Amino acid sequence: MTELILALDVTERARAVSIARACAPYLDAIKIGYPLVLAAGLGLAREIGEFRLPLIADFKVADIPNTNRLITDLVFSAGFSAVICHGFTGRDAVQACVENSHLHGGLCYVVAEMSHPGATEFFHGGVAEKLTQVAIACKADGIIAPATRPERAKKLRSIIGQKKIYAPGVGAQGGDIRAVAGIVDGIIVGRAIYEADSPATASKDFARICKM
Ligand code: OMP
Repeated sequence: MTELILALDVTERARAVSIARACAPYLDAIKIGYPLVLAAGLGLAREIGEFRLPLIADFKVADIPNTNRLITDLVFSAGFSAVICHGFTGRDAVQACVENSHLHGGLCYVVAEMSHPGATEFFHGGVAEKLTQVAIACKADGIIAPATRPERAKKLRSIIGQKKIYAPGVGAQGGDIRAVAGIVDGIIVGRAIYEADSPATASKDFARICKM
């Protein structure tokens, strides 16, 4: 079974709540990032939290350890259950994110390799493998790996073992859910759900494939 995570990247509070409500029965988690939080405020996490799904804060935290601790304090105080951080900041900065997340009873995932075409400019030559090792060394709960490059997700699976891999890039970015669902623990889908005529039907369809 593969989890289905909705990337709720809309920028209107009412629309976000209505999409979350409609899709919630088919989802395993909701991911909220800068677009929605900058538009609607951090308080939205409590409102979306009413749908009783894990809430992932996608702030791709990438700062010095002290700032990372301040950010993750705010994330978990707002009601999120997990946070995504970058790994290129180095072991001490990632460790600050992971330790503080765990202190709050939350989870922390590290971006190992991104899904967009430009990502290959820097994520090559063993970089993602190293970032995955950083995630392991820091006791992170898992990594983010590209659904757009299933062979890379597979390679990173061989390093990360049983820890979680969540994969964005299905749908709008061209990734094929059937090619990646068997490799990763969860797929992250945004536009292919929230821009669909019926987000509920779209998430139901994705969920059906995830459960196959
Ligand atoms: P769609 O392309 O609309 O399905 O959205 C994908 C979501 O996953 C967005 O919220 C992105 O910010 C996020 N994402 C990526 O697309 N690629 C990555 O490499 C990492 C992320 C992420 O960390 O979630």
